Amino acid sequence: MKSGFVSIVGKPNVGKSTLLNAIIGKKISIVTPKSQTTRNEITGIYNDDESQIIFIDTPGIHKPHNELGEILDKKAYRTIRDCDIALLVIDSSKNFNESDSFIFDHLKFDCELIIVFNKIDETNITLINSLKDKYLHKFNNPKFIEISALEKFNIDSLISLIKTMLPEGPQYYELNQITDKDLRFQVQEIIREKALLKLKDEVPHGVAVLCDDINLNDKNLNIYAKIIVERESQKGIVIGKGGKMIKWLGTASRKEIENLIKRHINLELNVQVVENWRNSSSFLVKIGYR
Ligand SMILES: Nc1nc2c(ncn2[C@@H]2O[C@H](COP(=O)(O)OP(=O)(O)OP(=O)(O)O)[C@@H](O)[C@H]2O)c(=O)[nH]1
Ligand SMILES: [Mg+2]
Repeated sequence: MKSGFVSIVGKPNVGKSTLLNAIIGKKISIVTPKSQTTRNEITGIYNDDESQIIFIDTPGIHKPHNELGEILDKKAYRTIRDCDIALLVIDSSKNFNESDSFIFDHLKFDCELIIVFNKIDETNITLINSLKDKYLHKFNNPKFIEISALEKFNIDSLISLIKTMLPEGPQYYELNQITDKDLRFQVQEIIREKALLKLKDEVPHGVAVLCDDINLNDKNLNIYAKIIVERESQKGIVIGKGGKMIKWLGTASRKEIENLIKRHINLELNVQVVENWRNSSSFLVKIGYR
């Protein structure tokens, strides 16, 4: 069989996680309109009769402004070193700009490279051609493909292209396993997604979620989690007037977790301040980002 590891890299917000979910056909990685949604390497395992392809979604590469940002970039760079194929995802609805130059200067691919022009539902042929011209001259013999991860357009062609490039190899994972992440991680991510979607300005970027406990008591599945913020003033925003915001976050998260595991749960959410946690090495280890 054909098998191997394919990393999904690119700038924040270009649609990497949407692509992973479209390939696997399930929501494995959270998606929001905000940049720097993904903070971990997230594995999604694709199986068919002739292949097993292990995709690794990564945090968007950007100019880091804090310790968390540096760690996120390193994770993306690491996956490029360890894979058979890298998918460099580009938002084809946007002109080439300064942040693309940053990617150009920092990315070196030793593996095979496919440049994936995403969001073609939102662009035009002139823009795509000018982007292709830039990337053709920068990287050594890359393959190009145009897709819409959102509309699931051309995903099959992308899989076929990957298969032609992968070596013969073993089956690395059980056929029924679609991700490497456990329920605790998924709970944390679902809650963080709701916070990213609902909170405004800088607050969401300073949010982390820690799931303290998942236990079965009197046939009830109880989940206890904390939303971590960086400052006391943000605590009030997350709780909201009369507790309205945290109630919304709790209900929306609970419904999605219930849908994921197909059973009723009790979810208890609290808010805790950890000053400037994005620059705290020990907290970054505790939260699993390091
Ligand atoms: N129009 C359009 N929007 C898309 C497409 N793919 C993704 N998006 C949207 O782009 C936004 C970002 O998507 P994500 O999948 O979270 O992007 P990402 O690259 O994983 O972002 P980070 O995790 O922050 O690095 C979301 O609002 C998606 O719905 C696409 O093919 N077309
Ligand atoms: Mg992402």
